[in-house]
Amino acid sequence: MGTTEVINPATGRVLTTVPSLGVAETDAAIERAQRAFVEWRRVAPGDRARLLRQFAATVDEHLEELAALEVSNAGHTSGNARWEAGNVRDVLDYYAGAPERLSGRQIPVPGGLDVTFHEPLGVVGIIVPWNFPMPIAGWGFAPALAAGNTVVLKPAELTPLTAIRLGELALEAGLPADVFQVVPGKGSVVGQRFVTHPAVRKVCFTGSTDVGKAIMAGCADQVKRVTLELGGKSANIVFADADLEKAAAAAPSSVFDNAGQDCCARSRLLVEQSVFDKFLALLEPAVKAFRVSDPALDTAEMGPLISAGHRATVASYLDGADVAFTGSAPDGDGWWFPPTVLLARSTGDRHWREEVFGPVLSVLPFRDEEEAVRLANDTAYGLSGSLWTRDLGRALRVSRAVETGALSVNSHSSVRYWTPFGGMKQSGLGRELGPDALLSFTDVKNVFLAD
Ligand code: TAP
Repeated sequence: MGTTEVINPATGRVLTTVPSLGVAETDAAIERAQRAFVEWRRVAPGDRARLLRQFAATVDEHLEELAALEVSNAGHTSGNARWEAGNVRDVLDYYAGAPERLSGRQIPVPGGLDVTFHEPLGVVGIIVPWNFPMPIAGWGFAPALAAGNTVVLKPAELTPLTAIRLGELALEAGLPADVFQVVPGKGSVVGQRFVTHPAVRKVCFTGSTDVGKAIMAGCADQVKRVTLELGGKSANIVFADADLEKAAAAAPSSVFDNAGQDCCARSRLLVEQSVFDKFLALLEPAVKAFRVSDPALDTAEMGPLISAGHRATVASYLDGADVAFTGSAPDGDGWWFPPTVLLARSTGDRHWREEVFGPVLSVLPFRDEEEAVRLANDTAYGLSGSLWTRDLGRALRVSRAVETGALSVNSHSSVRYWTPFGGMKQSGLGRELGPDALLSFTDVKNVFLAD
């Protein structure tokens, strides 16, 4: 077993060191989870519900501590980090309602009784990226546990601290040992073992599209279930009839929140030609006012990028690009980058086509509704997006025509734990949250009893 240094991205300094597990330790964790599954699936639904509610209450008691860990480990603002810890609590509470409601069906057939059961799968492996370590972990483990599965969870090497703490809190809350285990280590070692170990019956992966494709190919070998939440290049479409002031005030946080390290970032802004100049004039002061600072300050709206390497990648998108305007960022230690708005010369521009995963917004005008939809769909991704209009008919037409898994009208909201979240096209496979996610952690069994 090796170790990994965990860095504070706002200072570049080492916070602590955590274990980095090898294949043998990963196998041991998976096999413990396999043994724990035998008992966990037999826990009465009401008792499983109570344990999940207790887990939620324990997360709530440690909310400030979890948030502070995320501020220091991931550079998230305090406000965001509190929301993220609260989201884990809420998602646990929501799925605590599930064990007692996970009903099958009785189907009329001749010659007997036919019933279906939603059976748990077994051990579920969850692989989490560094950009939203807490919520993405919770969106996997809460429904998986509620449906009667056991879980092994691999946090990103860069951001393991909150996951490790959540593993401890689960035990404190009374979850039986080995039902929920956190297995820190490299993706190429621990994550890869989730893909190849036959006892892991489903892999939930959130991260880059290339790694997601490799995981899907690897899972095919054992016909292993897989949920993929991958990249995005979401469009924010502003029509001339919209409340332009409101749309411009909301646009910065829709792309610069979490320093743009958000798969749902509305990183392509499409503005109807007739109001293009007016809209950019409204957007500029909003971008310049976006507060980038020490994420621990309550006033911070954006913190640093996750690493020096990632900052260099983000900066490369500005090479030769037309910069419309930028906000500001602190100097000195830490991986800072200012909110930046680029004018796309064409849809071939690299910053227009590729996911930057940083605080960079690309802007392009469009002529009419048809062109707006065509431009929004001109991407391999399809995760999220927004449109701004006062015309209800247009809102419905464009919502149906844009190829994304989640869309909001006159809002930038993407995630609500009651509703399904996930991508179309190369943004993913399957859905998290809401009732859909619960069923994806089960297999339907059909039983026929002859009369
Ligand atoms: P990745 O490099 O894909 O890493 C994501 C996770 O996968 C990490 O835990 C990583 O482990 C692990 N991993 C890496 N290689 C692996 C392999 N061969 N087998 C199994 N696991 C492996 O992405 P990232 O750089 O962390 O995150 C940024 C990307 O994720 C962006 O493209 C973003 O859009 C996407 N993302 C999507 C969503 C949703 S909801 N669709 C949410 C967040 C992020 P280590 O890092 O420890 O090596």
